[in-house]
Amino acid sequence: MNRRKSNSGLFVALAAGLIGFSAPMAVHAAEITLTYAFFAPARTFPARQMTHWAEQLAKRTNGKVDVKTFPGGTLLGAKEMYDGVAKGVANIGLGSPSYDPGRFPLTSGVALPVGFTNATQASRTLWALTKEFKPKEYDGFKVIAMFTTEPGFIQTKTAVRNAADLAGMKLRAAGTGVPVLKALGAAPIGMPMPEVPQAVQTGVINGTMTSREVLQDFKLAESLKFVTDYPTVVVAFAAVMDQKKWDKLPADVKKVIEELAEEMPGWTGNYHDNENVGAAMAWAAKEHKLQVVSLAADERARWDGKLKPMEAEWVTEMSAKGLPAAAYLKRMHELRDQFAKR
Ligand code: 3IO
Repeated sequence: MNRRKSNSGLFVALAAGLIGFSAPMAVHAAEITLTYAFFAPARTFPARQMTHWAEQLAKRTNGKVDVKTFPGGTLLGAKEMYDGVAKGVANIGLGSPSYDPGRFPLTSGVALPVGFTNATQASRTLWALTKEFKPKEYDGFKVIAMFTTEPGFIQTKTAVRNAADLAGMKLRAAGTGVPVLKALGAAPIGMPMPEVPQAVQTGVINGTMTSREVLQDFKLAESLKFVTDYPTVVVAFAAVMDQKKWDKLPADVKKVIEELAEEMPGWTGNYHDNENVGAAMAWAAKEHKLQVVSLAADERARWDGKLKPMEAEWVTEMSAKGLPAAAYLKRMHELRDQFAKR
């Protein structure tokens, strides 16, 4: 009895193995197809995050879910991303809450000058804060991935060595970076990243403040030859799915997506911090003679002083809107210190 049973078990295992071997996943039509939109080109790090997520979801559901990615703003642009997902233009959209601090007020806190030193630390902090505080600004959405850039640097056509060099300079940032540039004495303009190369070309701006891989990934080193070595503030990203679409997904698929949500801050931060930015800086130095400009210690201290009031101002402004801003900031400081230990 026992022997026959184990033999038939072996046969079933072998047959399953053969079928598995001779019928690759691709011949099975996926049961679920999801569209995923992003506003910037496929080579950029947020798009790499999207591709990695799509591949992992297909793999971990054994081909049950197929994700069709639309980078480069082909399905939704930066400013229409979240409304587009709510309307069902795309099932998933990766946008930047930092582009619209009025709509994402609590999330704008991670773009305060709190001294994050890299994207991995800031990304983990943002994700932990979002789970703990469940900001109302994401109501109607299921957040499936969050991460940030590294703290942004001022990247310019002419060298910025001090406040006088920066005074009145037309510089672009994400919405949350605008008050930082204002505090430092520049003339800031908020603008989505994909518009930056043309704005530099036409002289609308003399540079930008953001993570440094854009020098290569948007070819900005062709005209922006200087980076001031002063880390400022991060830019936040959130990929969301419409809540009603989420609710209809089967439990096993939801489980994999929630597992991936835990991994994406670390995965993306690691790629950005340890591959993307370093390679771009080396390329820009070699191909376009990029120069890194240091700030003198006393100048650095004066810049720090100009940014110092921003945290307290943010708490006052957000508390007036009824948001738990003081608690959010306090927890942000704790998580920042916790995730600083690598
Ligand atoms: C960004 C956005 C899209 C693609 C690559 C990027 N690298 C840094 C950003 C952040 C950003 O949008 C900004 O405004 O600084």
